[in-house]
Formats: sequence, C-alpha cells, structure tokens
Amino acid sequence: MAVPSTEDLNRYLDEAVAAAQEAGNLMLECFARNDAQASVEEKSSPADLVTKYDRQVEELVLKRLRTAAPDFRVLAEETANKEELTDAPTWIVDPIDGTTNFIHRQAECCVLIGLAVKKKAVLGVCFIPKLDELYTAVQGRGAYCNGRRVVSSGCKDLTTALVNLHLPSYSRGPKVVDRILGISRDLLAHPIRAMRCGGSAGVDMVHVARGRLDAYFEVGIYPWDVCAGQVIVEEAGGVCCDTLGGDFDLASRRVLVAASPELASQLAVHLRNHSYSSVEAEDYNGDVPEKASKKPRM
Ligand code: LIP
Repeated sequence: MAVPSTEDLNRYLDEAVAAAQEAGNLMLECFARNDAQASVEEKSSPADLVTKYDRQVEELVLKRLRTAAPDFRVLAEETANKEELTDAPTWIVDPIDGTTNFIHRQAECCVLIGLAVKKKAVLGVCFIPKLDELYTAVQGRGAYCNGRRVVSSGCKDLTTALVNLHLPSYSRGPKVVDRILGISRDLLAHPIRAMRCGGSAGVDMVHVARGRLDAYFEVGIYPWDVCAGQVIVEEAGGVCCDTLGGDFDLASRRVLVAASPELASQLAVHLRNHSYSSVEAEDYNGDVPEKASKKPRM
C-alpha cells in the first residue's frame, strides 16, 4: 500500500482529532459521574487495569478511524492488541492512556491516536481532556498544542533535568522492584535536579515535547502507549530512543524520551548500568554501580 499523501495525512489528522475529542468528552462525563471505580478489572497484574470506559472509548475511536481509512490495519490496547506491527499503514490507539490515573480522577490521562507507516510513527494526536490540551503532529510539520507550536526544553545536562520514571505495571516482582529502586538511587545520587513518578506514557511524552519535563523512561510499554507521542516529541525537537541508547523501535516495549540527544545519551549510560531493557529483569543482579560514567557511550 502506498505511503499516504500530504492531502490524505491532513484528512487522517482531522479524523483523529475529531475521534480524540469525542473520546475526551466521554472521559469528562465519566469524571463528572465519578463511577470509573465501579467497573475496574485487572488485566495482566493487579497494577494493570481496565474499565468499561476504556472499551467504550476504543469502540468509538476505532469506528471513526475505520470509516476514514477502511484499508488500514489497527493495533489497539483493548481489542486489537495481538496484531503484529507490519509495514502497512496502521492506526495505533490507546483509548485511555493512564487508566489508573483516570480511575483515581487524576488529570494525567489521555486519548492517544497514532498512525504508523513502515513501522514508523508519522502522525500523532494526544488529547488530555481534564487539561483541555490537544497535541497534534505530522512528521516534518512541527508539533502543536491547541494549534500553537510547542518545543522541548532543549535541556542538555542531567544535573538540571526533571525526569519522570514509571513504576512497572506488568510486575511487582522483587527483581523488577530492585531494578527500579537501583536506577532511582543512582540517578538521585548523580544528582539529577528532581525525579517524579508518572502514570501515562502519552502525557509524559507531550510534557517533554512542551518543556514541562526534560526526560521520561520506561520498560514495559506497548506501541499504543508511545506511537502518537513519538511524532509529537520528535517534531518538538526532542528525542525518542531505546532505554540503552540505540534506535527507537515501536514494538520493543522500552522507551527513553529526552529534550535533547545529549540528555538522552547521559541517561542511557545510567540505564545501561542497570540493564534497564527487559521486562523480565533477569539480567539485573541488583548491584548499584558506585559511580556511573558521565561519558556517553552511544
Ligand atoms: C499506562 C502507560 C504507562 C505505564 C502504566 C500503563 P495504560 O498505559 O502509559 O506508561 O506506566 O502502567 O501501562 O494501560 O493506562 O493505557
């Protein structure tokens, strides 16, 4: 299938924006009713949750996207999550990213709609309904929030960086917990300026894109958590790469997002020291290195 033309991409962007806004309204109705807790179900672990609203939003979004581009493949968190990512144009959708935040009525949850072609993200929409912030980006055309251009902070130095990490939702086993504590201890001792703990990959990525955050990293994410955000971050001047510093792969389940290549490189040194790459954490022996090298090895 041919790569979409500029005209087609404009049309897909309009559809994705309309779908995200409709979905956001449904999320706001739920916030007003305060009934998300009533439909919580566990998925892969007690920290991996879904509600009836995730499913309703996904149905609504996919209906629109399938009408707009009937030939495109679909990868979506709640119903089309076993599909393999191929070279064909593929909508990649997370109906509610940050479901735990959503259940607890936190603002930091969003609708994510990405389009990938040849396994690369080319279009991204992220809508955070409680903040009324709509982020959009198409490859090569810049990143926008509510129609205004956004740029990353450009931060190049870990000692002045605000960094978000996420607690893994796929496991709270001892090795996984040790590894997250190990990397946190190491970064705090470096020292970095401050560290926060996020709950939505999409929200953290747009925060890096607009300079509210300098970096975010996570192991365990899926393509629907990061596809839309990747385009927005890169079009805002930021960087998405592998947690160990290599090229970013949408399907690898790991991401390091930073406001500059220099910052990504410095963080990757620390993450490599903690083998921060696999979901299993089997290769991590729990030792915290005395001092991480400051020299990037990318
Ligand atoms: C969430 C991710 C987040 C991660 C959460 C969860 P969901 O996605 O965006 O980065 O830390 O545990 O996986 O499941 O809310 O769409």
